[in-house]
Amino acid sequence: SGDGYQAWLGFHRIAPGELYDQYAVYNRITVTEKDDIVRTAISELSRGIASILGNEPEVAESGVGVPCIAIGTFGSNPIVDRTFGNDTRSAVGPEGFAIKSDKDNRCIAIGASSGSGILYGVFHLLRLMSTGATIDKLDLVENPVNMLRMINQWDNIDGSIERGYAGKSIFYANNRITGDLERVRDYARLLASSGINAISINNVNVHKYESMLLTQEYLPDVAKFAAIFRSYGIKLFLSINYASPLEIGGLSTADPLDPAVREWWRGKAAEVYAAIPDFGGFLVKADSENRPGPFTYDRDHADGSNMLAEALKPYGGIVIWRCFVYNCKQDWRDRTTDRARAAYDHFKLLDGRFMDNVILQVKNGPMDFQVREPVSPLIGAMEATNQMIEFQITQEYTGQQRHLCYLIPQWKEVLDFETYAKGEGSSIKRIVDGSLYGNRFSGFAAVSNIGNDANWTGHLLAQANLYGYGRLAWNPELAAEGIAEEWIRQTFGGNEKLVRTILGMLMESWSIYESYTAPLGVGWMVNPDHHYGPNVDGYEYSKWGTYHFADCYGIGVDRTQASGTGYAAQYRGANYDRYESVESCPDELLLFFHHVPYAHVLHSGKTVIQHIYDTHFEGAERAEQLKAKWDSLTGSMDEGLHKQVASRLAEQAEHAKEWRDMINTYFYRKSGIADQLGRKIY
Ligand code: GCW
Repeated sequence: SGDGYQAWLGFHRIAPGELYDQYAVYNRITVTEKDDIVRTAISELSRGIASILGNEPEVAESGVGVPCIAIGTFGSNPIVDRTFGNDTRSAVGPEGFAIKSDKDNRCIAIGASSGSGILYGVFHLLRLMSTGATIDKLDLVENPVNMLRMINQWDNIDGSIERGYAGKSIFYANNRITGDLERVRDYARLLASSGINAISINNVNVHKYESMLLTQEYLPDVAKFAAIFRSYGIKLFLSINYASPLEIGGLSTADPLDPAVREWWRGKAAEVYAAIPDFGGFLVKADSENRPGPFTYDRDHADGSNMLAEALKPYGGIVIWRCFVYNCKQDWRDRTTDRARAAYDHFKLLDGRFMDNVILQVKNGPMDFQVREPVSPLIGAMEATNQMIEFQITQEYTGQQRHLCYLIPQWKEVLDFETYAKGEGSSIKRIVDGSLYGNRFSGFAAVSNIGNDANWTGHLLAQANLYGYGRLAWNPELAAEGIAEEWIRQTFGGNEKLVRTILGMLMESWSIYESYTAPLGVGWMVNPDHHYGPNVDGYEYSKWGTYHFADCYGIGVDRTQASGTGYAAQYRGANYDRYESVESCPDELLLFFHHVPYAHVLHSGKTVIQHIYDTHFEGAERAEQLKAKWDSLTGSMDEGLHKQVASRLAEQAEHAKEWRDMINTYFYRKSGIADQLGRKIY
C-alpha cells in the first residue's frame, strides 16, 4: 500500500508467466525443528511466498516429500542432509547458510548450523524471488563477513529521538516502554532481513530515566524487547550511564578502581542477565560531550571499560566503548587543539590495555559524520585492541531525510580505504571484520534512521540506507549499485525504467548534496544545534572546534605536520604524504587539511573560489533534476509512494537554492572575486 510501511518486505505479487511457474513449484515447506528462530523463519517464508504467488504454501512438519523447500539445521532434516555434503557443511559458519536447488526433484534445500543461519537463508531466498531471480539452479554458501552487525538507536524514553528525522520512537513514550510490540517486531523483521544481529535500544546520551532501564522498574519490559529481537536472531544491548553507581546505585563515586563500584557493576550484570540470559552487553559514551566518565576520577578509558567488561565477562557479555571523545570547549586561539586529532590522541596509547571483551567503536571519520571527511586514522592504529566502525544512517549532516542522500557509496569509500596499518592490503574493511589483526570481536555499528512515521524513515528513499547498511555489514564487498538495485526491486517492483531511474537518482545523490553544501571537505556550515540548513559561520565563533577559518584571503584548516595541527601525521606512509602536501592532497579534502587562498588552483584546474561557485550552481540545478526524474515515474508505482517522495524532492530543490545562495554570497563577499560566468550572486 501507499504508506511504505512494508518497506522492502512488500513482496509484490508476480504476474503469471514463466517466472511465476518456476516459483509456484515450491509451494510446500518441510521442516522438523520448532525452536524460536526456525519458527520465525517458517512464518517469514510462508508469508513472503504467499504474497509473491498469491497462495499460502503448505507447511509440513516432516522432512520428507517433494516438491518442497526443505529447511533445517544440519542433522535435522533428511532432505537438507542428503543435499549438503561435508564440504558444504564445514563451509557454513555459525550464522551462515547454504542453499541448493534440485530442479529434477523440484526441491530447494536451505541448510545452516543455527536457527539464525536458517532465517538468513530464508530471507536470502525471498530476496531472490522478490528481485525476479531464477531460483531453480541455486548452489551457494553465504557467511556474514562481520561478526557484529549492529544498530544503535538514539531513542529517549520520553519518546523523542536524538537526531531522529522520522517521527517519534517506536520503543518508548512518556517515560515508559511502549505497549505496541507489533511495531517493534516489524522493525526486527526489517533488520533481520537485511542481516543485522545486534541492537542497542536507547540513546548513548543516557539521561535520568534511561539510566533506570537497568533497574527492576524497567528490566521486565526490556526483556520483552529482547524476546522479540531474539526470535529474529538479534541480540539486545543497552547504552549505560557511566555514573550509574551514583545515579541509581546510591554510591558516592563511580570510580572504576573503587572496589565498591566494581562490586556494584558485578551485581548489576547478574541482575540484567537474570532477566535477559543472552543480553549482549553495554554501549558506553563516556567523557564525551559533557557525559560522565572515568576522567572525573583521574582514570583512563582502559580502566573505565575494563571494569564493565569484568562484570559482563562471566556471562559472555561485551562492552562497546565509543571513541567520540574530544574537547568540546575549545578556544579558537589555541591552534594546537584539533578536534580531528582527539580520538587517536586519547586512545592510541591505550592499545593493549583493554580486556578481550571490550570493543572500541570508532566513527568513520575524525569529526562527526560530515558529508565528506577523511577516514578516521584510529581505525587500524591499535593492533592489540578490538575495534568496530560506527556509521550514521540517520542523516544528521546529510539532509535530515528531507534531502536525498544515498550513503552506501560514502561508506564503501571508507571501507575500501587502504590504511597501510600492516602494509598493503590493510583496508578498513579488513580491520573492522577482525581479519587483519585476528580480533576476537569486531564489526559494524550504525545509528538508525527510523521512527514511528508510517514509512519508518520519513523520506521513503532513505529506507535504502537502512537496508544497504545491513547488506554492507553482511558483506562489504557488495557494490553500492547492486544494493540499491535490490532495494528498488523489492520496494517498487521490477519495471525497468523505474529501476534505472531510481538507481541513477540514488547513485548521484551524495555528490549532489555535497556539491551545494560545505565545499572541499571543510564540513559544518550548518545551523547550530539542530544542524539543518546553511549557516556558514554557524559554528565558526563557538567552542565546538569545527572551524573553517575563512577570511578575506582564504579558507581551510591547516592540519599538516609542517605548519598546522599535525593531524596529517596520524596517517601512515603514503596516506600521510598525500594529505600533508597541498599538491597531492585530493581536491575533495583540500580544505580539511590545508588553508589556501581563494585563487589556489585545484587538480581539476579550477580555482577554489570558482569551484565553490560552480558546484553550488550545479548542485542546485541537479537537485531540481532529481525532482524532474521522479516526476517522470508518475503512474509507474503506487500513487501514495510517488507523492511522498515528490514532496520531499520539491523541498530539497528549494532548499538547495538557499544553500547555493548563502554559500556563494558569503564567499563572494569575503573574497571579492567575481564568478567567471557572471551568474547571479547576491
Ligand atoms: O553528532 C553528534 C550529535 C549528537 C550525538 C553525538 C554522539 C548522541 O550531534 O547528537 O549524541 O554526536 O555521537 O555522541
